[in-house]
Amino acid sequence: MVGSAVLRRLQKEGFKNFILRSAKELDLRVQRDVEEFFKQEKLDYVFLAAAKVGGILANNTYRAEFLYDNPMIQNNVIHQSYVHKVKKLLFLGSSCIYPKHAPQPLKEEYLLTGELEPTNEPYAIAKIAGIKMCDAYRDQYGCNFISAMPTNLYGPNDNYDLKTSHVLPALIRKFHEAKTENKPFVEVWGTGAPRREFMHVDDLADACLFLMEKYDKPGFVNVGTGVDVTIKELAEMIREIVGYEGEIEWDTSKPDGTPRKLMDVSRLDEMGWESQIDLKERLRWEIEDRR
Ligand code: GFB
Repeated sequence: MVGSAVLRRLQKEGFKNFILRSAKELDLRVQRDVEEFFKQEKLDYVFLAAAKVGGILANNTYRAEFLYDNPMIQNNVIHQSYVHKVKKLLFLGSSCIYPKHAPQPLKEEYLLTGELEPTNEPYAIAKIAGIKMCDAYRDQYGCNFISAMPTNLYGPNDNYDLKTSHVLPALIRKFHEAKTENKPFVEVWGTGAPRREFMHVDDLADACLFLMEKYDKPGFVNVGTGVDVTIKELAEMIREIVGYEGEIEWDTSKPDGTPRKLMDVSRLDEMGWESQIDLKERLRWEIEDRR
């Protein structure tokens, strides 16, 4: 989802010289294959969006895979970018790197100030390691490697599998199916109380290009909209857009996860970038597009 959005954004800007590999063509977890790839191709700029990702249930179920695949991918790509003198690399993380009970909105300096949310601890640890690796390669080798931490994303090429997806595509699918099949209720996980900030992936892609052109510092930058909603509000918004008239039932046997994850976006704001895509407006557009 993120990689293809970055590609669309760069193409729109007129860039042409892309070196692309699908996950099938190049398994970034395999050190020798990544080494060979970097040896054969001359990469100048790397957008490191590749990762094993998923929603709350996938994170909690495939804990070993999240903690094996992600560090393997990022270690191989970051290290080979150093060896082959890549001019600049952008590493992408996630807002789950912050402590579960960090003050809100989340400022970049809250990293490593408290316990992580248990359901996504393996993923968060992998992403924190990626940030620290970029910083360590900058310190020791002088590499221009930067990191961006996006909030929860949605948009084209999202995963709609109900067991592994994030909440937003899951709810679009559930309400659609319930409407088509005339189901009396839709089951939504947790209590509905957690708050999340949702950003369209095209907004993130725009921020990635902005940071690639303008940001050259250690640490990382939050990327978000600065606005959050409760899961209940999100569910009601999607129900209304889809036009489903049945009930919502809360499955409290499923975890809520982090109570709130709202990014403080003032660092990016001060640099002159802000999110352009409104959640409700774009959801209406995306959902009507699927009809
Ligand atoms: O999007 P989501 O899976 O991820 O869940 P997180 C957000 C909230 O929506 C949780 C609730 O409180 C879920 O319990 N929810 C309600 C649902 N119904 C559903 C449903 O049908 N499917 C899903 N998936 N959730 C992930 C992390 O956390 O966010 C990752 O696990 C990553 O590490 C990613 O950081 C951005 O926001 O809780």
